[in-house]
Amino acid sequence: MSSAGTAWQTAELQALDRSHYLHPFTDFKALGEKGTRVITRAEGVHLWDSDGVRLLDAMSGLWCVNIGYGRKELAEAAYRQMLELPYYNSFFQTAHPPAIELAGLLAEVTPAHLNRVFYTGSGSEANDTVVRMVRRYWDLQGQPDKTVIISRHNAYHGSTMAGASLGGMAPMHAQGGLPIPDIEHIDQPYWFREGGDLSPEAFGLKVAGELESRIQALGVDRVAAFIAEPIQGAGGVIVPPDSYWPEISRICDRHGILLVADEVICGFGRTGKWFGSDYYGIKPDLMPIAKGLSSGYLPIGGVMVSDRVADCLVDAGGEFFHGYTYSGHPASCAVALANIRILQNEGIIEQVDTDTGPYLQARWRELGDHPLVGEARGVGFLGAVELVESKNPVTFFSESGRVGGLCRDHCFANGLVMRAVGDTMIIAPPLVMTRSDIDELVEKARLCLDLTAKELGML
Ligand code: PXG
Repeated sequence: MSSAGTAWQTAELQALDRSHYLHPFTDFKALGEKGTRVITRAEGVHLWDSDGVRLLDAMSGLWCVNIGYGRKELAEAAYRQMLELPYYNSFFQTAHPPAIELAGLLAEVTPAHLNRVFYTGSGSEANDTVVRMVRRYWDLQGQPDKTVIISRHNAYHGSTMAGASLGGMAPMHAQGGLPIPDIEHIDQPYWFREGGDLSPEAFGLKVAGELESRIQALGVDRVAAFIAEPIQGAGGVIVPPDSYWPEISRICDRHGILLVADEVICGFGRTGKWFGSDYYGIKPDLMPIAKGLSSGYLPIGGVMVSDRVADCLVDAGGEFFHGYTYSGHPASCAVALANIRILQNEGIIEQVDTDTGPYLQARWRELGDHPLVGEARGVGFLGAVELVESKNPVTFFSESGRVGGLCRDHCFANGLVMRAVGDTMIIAPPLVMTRSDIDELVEKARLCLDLTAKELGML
């Protein structure tokens, strides 16, 4: 099919899709009635659909296309690797050059105390690996009862049984009897919605303090680890108050429990630093990665393992009965290598840190003056606006998600991909957006906020 496509081809694809394709996180019935939007090609920061309509992609696909679309170096790296060695495993004391070379490069770009990687195929598998590895670590330490992992409500850590259990998404837990045993959840640092009368700093300390109370309630001899995204992504780009991470780090250190920073979204430049852990000065014991690792060009994830944990696993000896067919897939590793070299050689992360990130944040915050917007926030190339019924005092819409959905539909109709999480509109653009792309993004976002407000009779 040609990249431009035709209306006829779109209808044909939609019919096939309706008959045979069950999409992730989708109301199958509603989508079948509406018809899926078929994306056929992309270049830079833009997508085209099967009717030839151009969209500015403010979500980097699904928070992953950090270097933007259309980079031939990645396609060529995959092509060369597939001709040379398309597949081999790393189970039985074997390996191949791209996986080995990538392990070395990851040790270089991640925080200094993280020097080993366990490869997976995705972020969810990375978090399953976290559960297995955390429990193996404490077992080897002679504390097999330390099995509980504490996470947070409204966290997202993936969709496998362990990933969804670590996550704090109530609707996911409700479908299938989750969480699995020994996963606990505390409150999230979501000041705008849950902070009440407290200042952000006081609220940050309060919710971090819940970690300590929970450790004490369960007994430190039971608690293995705490897991969190440096900035919650899928939960609605929830930027914690500055007081939060230092207090969490202090509590983990004080009780000797492992700290897991899920960098699946925050990693590889999203915050303007290589990792969210660099941005907040967090020293994680384990660090799940995926998405921006290959800029989404091929599936790959992993867990970066600190010297504290790795030395224990290595020194103890004995087999770790865990791994995936595609752990360290050669083509994915070759693509990740090419991706990281582009991030390094083109100074993309520094540019987000010092130029385009501050510019995006300044322009994004201008939306805070819009009558529909209760708060505009963000860090680096992450942003959110909270849609509210009234601003002073803040009141929220009664049926969460309805107004967010209206706004999202206006965005699509006006050539902008922005995601709605309930009534929070969020962005995570490709890190290569220029100042003029950012201007286009903010202008389109404002137009769509206006259209939404008009539809609600607020303008
Ligand atoms: N951890 C975090 C922090 C994530 O955001 C995963 C783990 C799981 O990764 P995989 O590769 O297994 O999907 C994620 C994934 C959304 C959305 O709606 C977000 C994700 C995935 C799908 C949808 O924002 N994040």
